[in-house]
Amino acid sequence: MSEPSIISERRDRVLLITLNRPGQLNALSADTIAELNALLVPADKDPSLGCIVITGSEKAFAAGADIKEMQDKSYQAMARQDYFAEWETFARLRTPRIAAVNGYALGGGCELMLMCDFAIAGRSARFGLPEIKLGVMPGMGGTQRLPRLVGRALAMDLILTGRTMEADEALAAGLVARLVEDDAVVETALQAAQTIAGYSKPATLLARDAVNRADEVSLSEGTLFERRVFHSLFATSDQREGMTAFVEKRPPVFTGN
Ligand code: CO8
Repeated sequence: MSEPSIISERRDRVLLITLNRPGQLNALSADTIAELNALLVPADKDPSLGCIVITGSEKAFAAGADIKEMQDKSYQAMARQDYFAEWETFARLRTPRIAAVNGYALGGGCELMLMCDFAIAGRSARFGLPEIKLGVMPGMGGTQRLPRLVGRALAMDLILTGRTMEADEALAAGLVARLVEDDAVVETALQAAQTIAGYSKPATLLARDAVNRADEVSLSEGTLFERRVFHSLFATSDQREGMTAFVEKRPPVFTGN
């Protein structure tokens, strides 16, 4: 039997997923996304799961989609299989996700990072969408998500030149949320994940729904959506608990109800 493409470890209310194809710099294969979705689609419904951290190795978060798997495919096969459409299922998961990035996050690896809610990266991480150098282009959401995050000019620069971006530039551009020392990346991401998982799950789910809504609708529609979901949180006992705990000067105990 072949090695699994991912390894998962539950730590209290957080799920740590490590991409596990070190010999291929964690290149993302059809098996990788099948294994991720088989694990995460049911986990997404688990009320006790508060946050997911996805990481790779010291050398590579992921160096792209698996070029060797794609190299001989015909147009017909790609179109018939709707190759990699399963990543949309991953992107639509509702549980908050943090990418913990060391080394290369290139092509599909960078696009996987863009499907997470935010990234914490090491100072020697490297980012880019180099698909153009292979005679193709980004195909896992890079042309759509990258300009929304870093602006059109920088996205065009990265996509059309295929250049690699260093960590400092990625932080300044807003591609990653935090830079830390390489050996602190996973621990920092796990701490952030535990923080998120300690809050009311309805609140974290709806907060990310509201932020993501901004990509789809006008400002007035977006703020209306935000207000309506904000109102809906007053149907939760966690809202009562959070506000009562503040007034009583004690830490809140959220139950996800
Ligand atoms: N796919 C398959 N194998 C890979 C990949 C990859 N993306 N990246 C690295 N590997 C393999 C290498 O082939 C090598 O294997 P082997 O030892 O068997 O030859 C092993 O990993 C180690 O790699 P290198 O020897 O190249 O390591 P270096 O340290 O010299 O270089 C780099 C590291 C710079 C990261 C280099 O490996 C590289 O340039 N990799 C490819 C980066 C790239 O072009 N990524 C984009 C891929 S295309 C893509 O992501 C498309 C996404 C959209 C698809 C959606 C379809 C609908």
